[in-house]
Amino acid sequence: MIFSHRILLFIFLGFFLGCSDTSEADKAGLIDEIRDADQKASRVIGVVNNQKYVIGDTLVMSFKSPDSLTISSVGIIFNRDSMTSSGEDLIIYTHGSPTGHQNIAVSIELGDKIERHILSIEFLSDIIPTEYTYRRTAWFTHDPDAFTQGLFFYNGFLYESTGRRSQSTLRKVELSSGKVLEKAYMPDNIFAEGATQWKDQIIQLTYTSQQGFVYALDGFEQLKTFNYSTETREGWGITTMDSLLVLSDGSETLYFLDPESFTEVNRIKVYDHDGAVKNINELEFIEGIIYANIWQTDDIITIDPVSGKVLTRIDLKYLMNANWNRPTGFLNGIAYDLTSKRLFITGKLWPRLYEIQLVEKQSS
Ligand SMILES: [Ca+2]
Repeated sequence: MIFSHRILLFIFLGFFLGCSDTSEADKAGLIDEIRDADQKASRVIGVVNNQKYVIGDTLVMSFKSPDSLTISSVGIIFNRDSMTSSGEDLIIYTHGSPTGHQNIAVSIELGDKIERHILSIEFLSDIIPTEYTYRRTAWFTHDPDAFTQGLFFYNGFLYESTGRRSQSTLRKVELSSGKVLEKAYMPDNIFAEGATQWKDQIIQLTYTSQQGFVYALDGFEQLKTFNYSTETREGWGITTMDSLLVLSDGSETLYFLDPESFTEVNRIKVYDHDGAVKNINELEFIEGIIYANIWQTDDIITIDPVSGKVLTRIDLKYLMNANWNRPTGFLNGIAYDLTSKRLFITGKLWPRLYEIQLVEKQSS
C-alpha cells in the first residue's frame, strides 16, 4: 500500500478521534503498534506518561530518534486539536483542557514508518476553591424518619426523595410546617436516590437498580421508568441544569443526560487543585453553578459545569449536631427557592431543615 505521509497521519488521527473511516483491519494494526511501545525507535521527551499537570501548564514536547533514523514529521492530537511539526519541539497550551485524565496521541514519522505513542496525563484544576462557611437564617421541621436522598424546591413546595429498601418514598412537603402533603411509596426492592423536576414531571433515581422513575409533578402518578448506566453502576444525585439532567454516581464523574430520551450527552470530572473529588452525592443547579454535597462530610462544593473545576468549598460543620444519628445521619439535601433566592439544607434523618446564607471565610 502506498500512502502519502499526510494520508497516514490522517488515518492515525482518525483512529484516535474515533473516526469511522478507518477500517477494522487498520485499527487492529494500529493497536498492535501501540502495544509494541517498548520496541519503538523514537522517544517523546518533556511530557511524562501518567504524570499530573495543572490546567494552564505549558507542555513542551521534544522528539528523539537514533542518528540513523531522521524524524521527518510529527503529529499530535490533544483535546480534539491536532498539531504537526517536521521534528521540532511542539508547545501545547492547556488552558482549554478539561480536568481529569487526557491522552496526548503522538505520531512520529521516521524512515519509512510511523511510530505512535500515547501519553496519558491527569489535569488538576488551576483554581484553589474559595472557602465559605454559613449563617443560619431560619429553620423548619423535617421528618426525622426521612432518609433524605434528594431535595428540591418548586413552586412554593419542597419535594423530597427518601431512601432505604422498603422505606423509599417521594414526598411533597409544606416548608413552613414540615408536613408531608403527598407521598408515593416505592417498591420494596427499590432504594430511592436523588430527585429533580423537569417540566411537569419529577425524575427520581435509584441506588443500584440502574432504573429511574418519572412521576407527574401534580399527584405523583408514575408515568414511566427508564434505564441509565454509570461507571459505578449506581445512581446518587440528580438535578436539572437548563434543558439537561445532571447525575452523580458516587465518583468524581457528573453525567449530563437528555431529559426526554435519557441518553448521555456529556460528562465531566470534578477536580480541585489536589485531584479528583469523589463521593459526589446530592446535587442542586443554582444560577449557573452545580452545588454538590460530598457524602459523609459536612462539605458542599460548587462546580463549574463546563470545566468540572471546584469553585468553592462550603464548610457546614455543626449545621446539625455533629453527632446527629451517626453513622448514617449525614448532610444530604440541597434545595433552592429561585423566586426568593433561599438556600435550604437538610440531611438524612435530620429533625430540622435549615435556610442558610453563605459567608466567605476570612483568611487568617
Ligand atoms: Ca437537590
